[in-house]
Amino acid sequence: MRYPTRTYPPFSTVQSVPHFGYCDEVSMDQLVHARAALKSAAEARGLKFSFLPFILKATSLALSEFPSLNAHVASDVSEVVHKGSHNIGVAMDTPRGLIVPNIKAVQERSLLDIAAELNRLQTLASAGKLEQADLADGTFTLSNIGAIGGTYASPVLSVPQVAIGALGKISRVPRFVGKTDTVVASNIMTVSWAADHRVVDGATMARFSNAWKGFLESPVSMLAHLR
Ligand code: CO6
Repeated sequence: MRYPTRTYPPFSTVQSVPHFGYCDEVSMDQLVHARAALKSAAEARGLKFSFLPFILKATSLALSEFPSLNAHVASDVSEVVHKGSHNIGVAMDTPRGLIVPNIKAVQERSLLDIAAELNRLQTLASAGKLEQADLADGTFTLSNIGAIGGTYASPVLSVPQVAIGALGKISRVPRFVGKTDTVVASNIMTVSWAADHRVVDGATMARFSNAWKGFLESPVSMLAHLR
């Protein structure tokens, strides 16, 4: 299959959207343990289990608190539609270039289910066999550029979506423990959000990011949202 060069309007259109960036860092220490604990269960089902299933679930939980970020905006800003389903796009680096399939209804999926869908999409993307349905109807996007490297980035909005996040490389760096003077090694991941400033304000993005970060820094807190 030949992919279109871009799955969203030309950059001139995208760049004409007034957007802002918001960055933070996240301690992944507890998530490193949580992933290690679940990895063998996933592998027993034939699944690769990276950090992304947790990150996607945390994103969906945070979007449930801030539905205005899971939205499409009309090009003339006459309408903003909050989407019910969290169809979260994942930017994938493939031999054919960048492609952004999305995982449908992340809010209804378990971690293993998300991992299975991610594996399926990654396999199809690498083989150039994604279907249009896998590329259509995304409502929010994540770009795990940190799988390759880097810290902060300036991700480009996937209009008509109103927000996107780029994840940095998880790095072992020194950090203070709470308000003490004790310094320990910590697994830190950076995140760089971008949002359409015509319909999203910085405070909403900051609160969303805080909620997302809370789920990742304390993965057990996600259990409270199990149905
Ligand atoms: N930090 C450290 N280690 C990582 C990270 C980060 N952020 N992400 C993945 N990994 C590890 C992962 O845990 C695996 O480790 P092991 O299980 O111990 O082997 C390993 O790296 C490989 O992970 P993999 O990439 O296979 O799986 P993952 O589910 O994390 O990611 C993917 C899948 C398809 C998103 C990814 O492979 C990929 O293609 N990433 C690049 C996306 C890209 O090109 N984005 C750029 C879009 S343009 O955003 C843009 C603003 C600009 C820069």
